[in-house]
Amino acid sequence: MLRTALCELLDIEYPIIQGGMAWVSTAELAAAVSEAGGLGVIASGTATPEWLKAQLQKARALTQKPFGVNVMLLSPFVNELMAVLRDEPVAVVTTGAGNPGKYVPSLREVGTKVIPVVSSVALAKRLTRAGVDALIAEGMESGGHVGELTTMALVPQVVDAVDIPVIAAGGIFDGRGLVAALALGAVGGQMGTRFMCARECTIHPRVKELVIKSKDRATTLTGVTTGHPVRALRNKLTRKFEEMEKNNTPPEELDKLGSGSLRLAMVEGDIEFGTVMAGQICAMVNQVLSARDIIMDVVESAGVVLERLNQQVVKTK
Ligand code: TUI
Repeated sequence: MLRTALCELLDIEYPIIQGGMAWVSTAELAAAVSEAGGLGVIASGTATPEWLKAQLQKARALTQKPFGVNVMLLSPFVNELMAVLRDEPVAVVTTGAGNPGKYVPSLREVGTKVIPVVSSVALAKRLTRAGVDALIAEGMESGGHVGELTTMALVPQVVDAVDIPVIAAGGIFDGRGLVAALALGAVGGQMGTRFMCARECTIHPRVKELVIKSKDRATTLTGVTTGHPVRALRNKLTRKFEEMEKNNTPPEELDKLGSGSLRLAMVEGDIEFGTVMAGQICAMVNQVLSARDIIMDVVESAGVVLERLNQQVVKTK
């Protein structure tokens, strides 16, 4: 048993949310995570509204449990995606890479819980005023598009700044990370990178292999000069980015280099010229497990950590 306020809020068994990762978080993965007692999330990324509709149908065929959809706010289809989510409401919408404020009332009207991902205190406060249900505070340990603060620094600052539940993201792998998140004041944790190597995750097997082989310093940040920093596993593409950024290549040209590269990695399996977004915790991912085994490992190890902490406190009294 590991229940928090997040379990009540979302009607789930364990306080674990699966990260909404474009081209990674498909209906198969989301349904498996929800079936296992966490909150599965389908990521719409830059995909079309038709793709999202098909994914919703697939997920509903695979699970009766609540699941969520992540909307990446830089998507060219953001308005159409939001329209789909008003017509076919889901339990939860998480958002990334922007301010979802103007979409909050219409999503809440159809009974959807809105949980934006934030990387700063300022946006956390603004969105709390906009009436969101909870926030995911994501540290720069995470994969993909990230902010500047680490999970350790960001989470307690967001927790103190708002009066709604906060979920921590960035660097969570097992019960140690989840209990650390709770210690910082969060009501749960979101995990992305670990779920990349879930058995039910449909990404190319070469990407899973690369994550499993990765070590502590395997990731790097690209796009710092364009204002869109992205964490990904080092490869030929990130080295090309580094070289171009050193040579002061204009941001538009750098964005061009990145466009389409995430799909190339995750779907086509091009791990040299694609963008293999992954978080710093990648080194701890050493095997492919079912979503259920991942969640049970996190929950059971959290129990062990809580027991150990309790013992330590008693001994030093
Ligand atoms: O969104 C993510 N991670 C992502 S999105 C993505 S696709 C993409 N690829 C290249 C460039 C840009 C996007 C890959 N990974 N995580 C959640 C997250 N959101 N992290 C940081 C933010 C964020 C940043 C700025 C949220 C809001 C924001 O606000 C700007 C504003 O309008 O105030």
